[in-house]
Amino acid sequence: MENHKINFGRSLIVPSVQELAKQPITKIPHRYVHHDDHHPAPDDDPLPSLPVIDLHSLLAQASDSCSELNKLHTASTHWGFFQVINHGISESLLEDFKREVLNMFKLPMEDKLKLWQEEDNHEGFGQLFVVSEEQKLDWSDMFYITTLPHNIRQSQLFQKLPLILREKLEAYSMEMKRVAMAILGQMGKALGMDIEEMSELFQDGFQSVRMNYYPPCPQPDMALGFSPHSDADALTILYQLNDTAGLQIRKDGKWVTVKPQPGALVVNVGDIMEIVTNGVYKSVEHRAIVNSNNERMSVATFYSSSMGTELGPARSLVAQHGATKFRRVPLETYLKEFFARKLDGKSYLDFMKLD
Ligand SMILES: O=C(O)CCC(=O)C(=O)O
Repeated sequence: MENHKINFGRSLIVPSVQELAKQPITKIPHRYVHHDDHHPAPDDDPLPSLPVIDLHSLLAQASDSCSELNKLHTASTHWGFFQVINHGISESLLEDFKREVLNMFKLPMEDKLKLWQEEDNHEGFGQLFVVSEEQKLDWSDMFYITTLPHNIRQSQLFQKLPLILREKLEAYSMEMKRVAMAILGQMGKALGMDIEEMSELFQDGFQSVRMNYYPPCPQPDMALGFSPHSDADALTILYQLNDTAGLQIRKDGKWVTVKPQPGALVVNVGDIMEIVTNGVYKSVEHRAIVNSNNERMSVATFYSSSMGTELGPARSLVAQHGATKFRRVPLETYLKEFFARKLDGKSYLDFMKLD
């Protein structure tokens, strides 16, 4: 396959929050203070009923008994978020991958620096979407890498990863693609989308992985682990590596906490899916909060349509759902513009809307 590395963007280089949090500080530096609304502690307002989808039943279902498919459609329409159980990923792979991610964040700083972002490219350790020196920063470090398709990877970054992590990441990425494609296929079925259009859009999709580390924070009410945003991709699969809560979604105007459920993956609809479905499925704003006692870790895998495709409402759906609500742009342009901005709620999707 021809090698066609793509530089999707850059982000200003910022200090490691994991290192900062090791200092005996009682106040966080000004740049990490977000002056916005009150941030509820994780137990303030837990969300008991994020819909749970059994992927095995969903795929096994005969077309005349479609309760799991209805559940998926309702969850994607009304919540934009759900949990997936019986996803078929082996426990040993999940455990091995988790161990390697934990180990990577434990590497000494001198080793991490070899994997740090470079000025002209945002892949590696650091923070994404930092576009100015004045911008508020999140209370977290992350490692971001493009994983699929293989020919657009930054292969020199991959080669610098510890060998076992690289192997586990490779296997994990393939499993994430399998699960994402299975869910997208079922969404297409529930929406009545043309199967060929669906497969052309997604079969060779763009995938990237973001590993998040949120250290304990001395002033958790004033900081954010991850600023409010919706995801630019089609579908995100979140693997919460420990049982510390922190993910919050905006539901009916309120921030509510998603409790990690052992064995379940949290899936959310991204902006691409809102665009492709012409607004039938909604991407939902979410954020991560931090706490003073426990670290938290998660891995988000982003699956988007294929490079080389044009992004816009699916032609087979526009006929059913009235006028086109979003602009049409090449996927590469869409992603590059997304990464060039400060993350700000759903503002990028608003930009994609037609008046
Ligand atoms: O860590 C979390 O719970 C949220 C992560 C997230 O939103 C992301 O990586 O895009």
